[in-house]
Amino acid sequence: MGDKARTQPTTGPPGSPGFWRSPLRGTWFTSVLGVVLLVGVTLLFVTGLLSYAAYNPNLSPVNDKTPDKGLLGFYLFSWPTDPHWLYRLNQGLHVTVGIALIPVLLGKLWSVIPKLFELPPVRSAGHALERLSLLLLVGGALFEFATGVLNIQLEYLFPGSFYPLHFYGAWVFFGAFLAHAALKLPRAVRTLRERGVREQLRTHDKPSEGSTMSRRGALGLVGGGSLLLLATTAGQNFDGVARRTALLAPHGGGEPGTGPNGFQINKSAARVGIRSADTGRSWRLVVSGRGRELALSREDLLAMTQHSAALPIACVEGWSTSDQWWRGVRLRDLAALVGYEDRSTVPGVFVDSLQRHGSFRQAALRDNQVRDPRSLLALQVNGEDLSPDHGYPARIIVPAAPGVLNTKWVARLTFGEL
Ligand SMILES: Nc1nc2c(c(=O)[nH]1)N[C@H]1C(S)=C(S)[C@@H](COP(=O)(O)O)O[C@H]1N2
Ligand SMILES: [Mo]
Repeated sequence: MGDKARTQPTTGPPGSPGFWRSPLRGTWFTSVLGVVLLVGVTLLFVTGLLSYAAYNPNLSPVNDKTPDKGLLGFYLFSWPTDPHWLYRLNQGLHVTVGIALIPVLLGKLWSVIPKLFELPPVRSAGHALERLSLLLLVGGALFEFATGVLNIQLEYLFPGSFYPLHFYGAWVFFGAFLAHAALKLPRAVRTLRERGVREQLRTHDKPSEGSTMSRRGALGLVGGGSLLLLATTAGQNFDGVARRTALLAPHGGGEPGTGPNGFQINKSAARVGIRSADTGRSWRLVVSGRGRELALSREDLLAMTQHSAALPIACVEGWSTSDQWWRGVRLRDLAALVGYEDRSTVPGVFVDSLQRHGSFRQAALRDNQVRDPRSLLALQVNGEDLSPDHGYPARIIVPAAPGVLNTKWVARLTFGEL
């Protein structure tokens, strides 16, 4: 169907040429949005796969309850601890770009909607295959964007199972997306060569017959929507005034408090049922390793050599803090207490929180994360004791790791091969 057919002022059922009249639904509009999505969705796919690797999903079965990704897990690798802002950047891009692409995705779907009602529905075997791939493409796109948004807005609507859902969905979606791009890109490039974006936007085209908006207006609506989302989301990756602009962010609208502990909190102590009786003088950290087990009080930990590290909290939800000054005991020093004196043999660690219910009360860290001199069991932050909400009496902090691995209210560290 060319542009002309759709400008006919006839109406009829959705299958007839006159029904979808807007001339904006032409190849040009579809091509512009398609090219933006090609770049944007590829970035989402790459940062998404990296984000999944960062989460140590194959340290089974703690971090991900369905760790065996089979062939799709082929790329999983030991997430590095350098640079220390790596996850912050990766996840900030993933979530911010994902949100800003929503209007582009919707505009693109709107521009090709007549295809849904094409008659006859199936013309040949090849056509049937093409339509099936479009089903995976559109279904996959809606599924990935919907699960992503629900996860950040409703704080893990699918706790635990979000990861495999979003992960498998990503492979289905991206597979269909690549096939689609390979088929359509040549035509889109040709269209944009013939009718360049700038030139099309410079022409003050009036809304043509049967349409309520000009081509320029339509692109403005999509672009403006994207910019608005970008402007009300991006701030969640920065402190102070910037965070107050993050109106759409789940933890948006500013910092939770002032002072050394006044930075973003994922879940408060009260929300996950941490009672002050459990974190008082009777609290002990149980550390176990090569057949040895110790119970340390907070005083015992404070008597050990204290180290500092400036590290951010960067949540999978896409918000992050700038570097905070954490102070406490090195994880590798704790490993040395239970039989791993030789630094090159320090293994991974399994971390248990004293939190009894809910997600993220356990995490597994890899040997490279435990060995890093900046990886701490933190007792203080920014020169003050940790607040209850930031994990008093002790929490994990690891460079470049997703926030979810920085377990708060730690009760037990089990060093060993994971
Ligand atoms: N025990 C426990 N530790 C936890 C969590 C939790 O819910 N329970 N949330 C994790 C997540 S998802 C993040 S992003 C960080 C947030 O740390 P903060 O609240 O100090 O900013 O803590 C992590 N540690
Ligand atoms: Mo998080």
